[in-house]
Amino acid sequence: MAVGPVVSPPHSVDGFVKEFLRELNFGTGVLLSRATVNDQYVALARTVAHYLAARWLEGGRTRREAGVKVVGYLSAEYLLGRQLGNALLATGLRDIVEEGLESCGINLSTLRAQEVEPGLGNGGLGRLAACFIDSLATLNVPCIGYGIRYEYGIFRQTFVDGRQVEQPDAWLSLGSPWEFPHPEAAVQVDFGGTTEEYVDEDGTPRRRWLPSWNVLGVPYNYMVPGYHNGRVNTLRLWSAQATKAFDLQIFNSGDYAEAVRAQTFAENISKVLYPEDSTPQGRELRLQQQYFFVACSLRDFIERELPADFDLHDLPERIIFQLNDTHPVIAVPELMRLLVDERKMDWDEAWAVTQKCFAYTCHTLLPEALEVWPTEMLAKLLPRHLEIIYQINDGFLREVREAFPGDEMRARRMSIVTDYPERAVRMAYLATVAGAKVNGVAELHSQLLRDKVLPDFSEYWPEKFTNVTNGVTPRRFIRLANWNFTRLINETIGTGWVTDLDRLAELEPYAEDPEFRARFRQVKAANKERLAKLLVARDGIVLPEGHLLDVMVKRLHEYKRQSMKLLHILSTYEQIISGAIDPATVTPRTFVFGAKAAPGYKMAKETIFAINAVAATLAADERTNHLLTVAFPANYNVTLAEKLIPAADLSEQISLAGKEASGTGNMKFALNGALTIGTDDGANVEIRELVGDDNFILFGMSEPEVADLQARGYNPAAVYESNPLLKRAIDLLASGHFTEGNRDAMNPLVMDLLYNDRFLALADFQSYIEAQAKVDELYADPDAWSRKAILNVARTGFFSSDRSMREYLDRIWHAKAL
Ligand code: F58
Repeated sequence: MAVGPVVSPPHSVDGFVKEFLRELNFGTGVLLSRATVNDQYVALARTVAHYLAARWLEGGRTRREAGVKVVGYLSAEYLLGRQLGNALLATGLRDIVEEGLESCGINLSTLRAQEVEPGLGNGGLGRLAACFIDSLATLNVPCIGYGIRYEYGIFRQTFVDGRQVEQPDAWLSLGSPWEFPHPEAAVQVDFGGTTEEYVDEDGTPRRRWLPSWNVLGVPYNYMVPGYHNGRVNTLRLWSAQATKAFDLQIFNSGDYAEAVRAQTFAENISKVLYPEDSTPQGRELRLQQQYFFVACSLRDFIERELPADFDLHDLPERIIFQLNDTHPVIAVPELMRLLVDERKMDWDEAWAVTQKCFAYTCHTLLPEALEVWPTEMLAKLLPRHLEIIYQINDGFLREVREAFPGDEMRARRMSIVTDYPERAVRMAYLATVAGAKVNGVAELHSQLLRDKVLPDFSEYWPEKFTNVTNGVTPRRFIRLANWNFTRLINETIGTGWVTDLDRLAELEPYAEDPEFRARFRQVKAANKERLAKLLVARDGIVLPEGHLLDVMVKRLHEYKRQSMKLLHILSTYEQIISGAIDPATVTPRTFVFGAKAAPGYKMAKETIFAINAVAATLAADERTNHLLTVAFPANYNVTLAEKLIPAADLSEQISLAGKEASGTGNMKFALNGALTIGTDDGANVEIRELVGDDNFILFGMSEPEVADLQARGYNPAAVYESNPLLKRAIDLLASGHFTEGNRDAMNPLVMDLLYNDRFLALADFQSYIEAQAKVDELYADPDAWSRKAILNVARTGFFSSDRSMREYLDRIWHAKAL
């Protein structure tokens, strides 16, 4: 029976106001006259959510009835950003809502500012997942995003004496109006115990798992609305709960702590997002998280999304699970266990099904970031899965030995299980063996993945490897984040670009139009003003007017080289105060950093300290503070990115070539009319190819040059000795100038640069500052600069996540729009 939408969107302001007040009174339980801003925000969010929910329920039903293939995106992270603005955009309700609220004496922006963003991710990987599910909904493709509902997301960063201090991110403390919990649909997840052999009713010998403890996974559903198309997909995040809330007998005996021990233990699984995994206890919890969410998700899909009598041999026709990095790869043996142990499917048949149900995306090239699980830990937590992994590996190595007789070294290299430095399972190998496809996230990265990380595999299965260059959603990162620019684009080429970003190419002729360029500059100026207002209110940071805005925002990591950016600032400053350059010739610049360091990452934290110390000293130096400003607002997140990126003139993408898998910030900046200064790394390569050499400021070694230098032996101290500018910059940093005379304070960073410099910042320094000089020169001609900036916008429509999704759909998922 077809059930129509329960609530249809309001066509009138009055209709909306009625719904809103009803929600405020009966949902939130307050009168408008007594409602706090949060009450109003929650009531508004709920009202908007209800309009979406009608489409959501309807869409879910038609999808299940149609029996179409679904994309199951398995990701440990989703960095969603605020929901309200996006929901208003998707439904087209913004104007009605604004007017309706006004008639109640409420300002929409005030309510929007009330929302705490769900920071359920560390950086680009989590944000990419959010862009992808947005695009799939907009393309009308059925997708369920599966992940973890962390009670505490990425920590809230504060600075105390310039050093990062992490605060818990209690994003749920005021409730989340966007989630729909379903405790009745909780799924049990087992852990621990042993395995045994037994003979089933048919006399077949089988193995089974006898787990020793379990937890419940409670699904929390979130709506993922498409843009103006009525499609609403689901993001299903799992929260861990104890199977037994507490032991009443122990409680009555007075041991309250013991009585709730099981509960605390279980709930720890979804307590916090992992920013790192350096401690052994932390690592075990992380494995628990990973298994927890994929076990819930697989069971959920098979038992709740498919008909009860579904023949699981046909599973690949109904689902493709995309493995977002190695974090969900334990889903592979879990699916095998479900099919073989629980559904009694023949091993070979189950393996054939499994190999069609997964595809794997790799997001890194750093060897230390490729997950490896000690077999000892697996044996303790997931003994049956370990057996299954061994069996998969045996079968796979048999194949390899057949294909390459006598090449035992190759079989050892390719083994999913390694013995060195400890016996462990290489999750990237498992994903590659199980996955129908393996992809990197930019051309260069996919090439290096094939050539350097998985060369034996790409030789064995060349057709398995492919590239899909990342993309970003134009809805959030242009349309929502940059309304000033959106208006200009709409007036010039219409609104079609929001769902067809290639149409930005129609802006190209306007790069030659002086009036359009002037308007483009007005947009930048307005965005800078908006940012300045925000930073004063948010951080007490004052942005000077009329400066080139030079922005570097991303996770703090040595390979990204925030310290090299700092050396450029130091060098410019040093040259001014030493009289080496005439201040009148310096382009006034404000450098903005936004970055969180993983709590246990020492050198990253030292870099934060150094940036803050330099920022403070420069702010106080009358000789230079009208020319050079460093701003480091704490707690960089999606919400701040939406204000920062549209204001930027210059985008810093300066990773060591070969280390940044793709980058997605680079795309957001280019699409918002910033020029990139960057290395030939990740998606920078493709950005430069598209915008043209004249419109991209390239510097630094190429990946082969890096490899070559490393092979020859790199000595940073020698570079320091031979480059006077560099030497003076580092000496100044080490001198105590930025730390009230305390020379020790900068020592860890200085020593590391001089004697380690793993990511060759000193080697690229000269090339970097020369490129920065070119930036100054270009910026001196506003017309020429804006021409280049406009061409960046017009030529980067390729980097829409809609395009990325189409590529995944065509080449990897073989799924279709409804
Ligand atoms: C990022 N990875 C890549 N990892 O660094 C970036 O080049 C790429 O554009 C992006 O993925 C999307 O493909 C990334 O963000 C993490 O955040 C790790 C997650 C696990 C814990 C350590 C950080």
